[in-house]
Amino acid sequence: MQSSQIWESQHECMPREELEQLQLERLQATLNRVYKNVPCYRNKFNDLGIVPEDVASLSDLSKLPFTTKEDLRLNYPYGMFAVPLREVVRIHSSSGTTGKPTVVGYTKNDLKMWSNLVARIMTAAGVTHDDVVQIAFGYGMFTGGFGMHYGSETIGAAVIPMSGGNSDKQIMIMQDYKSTALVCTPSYAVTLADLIEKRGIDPQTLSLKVGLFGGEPWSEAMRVEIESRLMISATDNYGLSEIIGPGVAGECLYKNGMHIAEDAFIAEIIDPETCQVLPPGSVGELVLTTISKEAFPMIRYRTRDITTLDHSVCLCGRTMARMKKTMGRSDDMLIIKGVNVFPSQIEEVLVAIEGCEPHYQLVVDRKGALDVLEVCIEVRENIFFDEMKKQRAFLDMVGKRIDSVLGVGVTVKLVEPNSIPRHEGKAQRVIDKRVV
Ligand code: DLL
Repeated sequence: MQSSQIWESQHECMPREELEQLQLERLQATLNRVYKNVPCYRNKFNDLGIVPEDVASLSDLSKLPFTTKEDLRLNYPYGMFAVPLREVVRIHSSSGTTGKPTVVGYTKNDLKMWSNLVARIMTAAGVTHDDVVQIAFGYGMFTGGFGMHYGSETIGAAVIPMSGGNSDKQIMIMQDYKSTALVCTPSYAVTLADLIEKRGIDPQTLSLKVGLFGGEPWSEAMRVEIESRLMISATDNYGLSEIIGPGVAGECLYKNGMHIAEDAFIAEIIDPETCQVLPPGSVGELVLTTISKEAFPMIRYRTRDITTLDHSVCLCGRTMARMKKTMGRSDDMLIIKGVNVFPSQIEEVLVAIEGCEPHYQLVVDRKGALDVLEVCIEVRENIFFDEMKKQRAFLDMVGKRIDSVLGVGVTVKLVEPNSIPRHEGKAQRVIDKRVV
């Protein structure tokens, strides 16, 4: 391992027993600080008759109350900060779909720790100081741009802070500056791949080797598509502003789940309905507790992301638990005729069908008392302009395949090539017309 790479084996490969001891010590310190400094936590603990000293083992964590987005809204903007504002050196926010954004803060130590965690996931994904990293995440209040930027610098890579959008310029820079690593959302990687193809550029003439994609869910089929079209190795990484931003979890080159930085975060899986902690290996909602953050600690934050954890040691040697690609969010899950449907399940089907473009939108509506799901797909031009009969047979085949996976009938609709809006950041896959 080169010295510039951030491979902290003393933590990343720690035997579980030692890791749990470290987690407990850091948790106890965090609980003492939030109880003293954050009225919201103190009140919640007092309501349940709990004091930090009651947490004597990691299993006691389940006694503590959850923190939700609603708590953050009620304490907008700085009410959840555990340090005075003069110790905060950076502020980011996450834009919710409704109401005020969530404001998050970082001390100097937090920024150092964050850069280090991102550097770890970038190292795990194959980035070294020899790389030229093109960051096509938005810079600004979104944590994606700055988070990945500081992580790349920590490794010693050459960073191009391109930010999102301006796709023709992205490609020009990629060609001229010989970018070797691309960092953006997976949907934006597809948009760039489309444009590269449209401009008649042979991806083999580019210098790209690796892609780190995150910020939104994407399927295995989408990975295969991006890897072959851009001729790179693509890894997934996960994070959320409330916890730190990117750097919470990332895949190594075995691409078999995203290693969670368990020396900084404790992960639990709960049943989103009953809120009970589920046994290892269960599918449920990820709940995260930060144990080394100063400015904005989060205790049992409900992420709403549905996943499962694998605690077995990875072939790469890391002992940190791996979270599977998220299946969606508990609040994005569509219930169609009583069946739970995640957009990612539909994506898996579509991307595997020859002729389907990886651009789709799901439109949910209500006809009478019944929910209906329309899957709008873009297809290659030869199919779109094909004769009616062939088109109908194609739609029929797509509908049947989705039906067999979901167990619920959907309507499939062909839309004109390039008519589904392309996003520079996160894609909007679902339009729910039932919500007014
Ligand atoms: O998206 C942080 C981030 C930036 C992560 C860049 C990775 C790369 P938020 O804007 O607060 O933060 O959105 C967080 O996005 O709860 C998930 O629902 C979703 N999400 C993020 N990464 C992934 C991923 C950033 N790899 C929310 N797979 C999270 C699936 C993801 N969903």
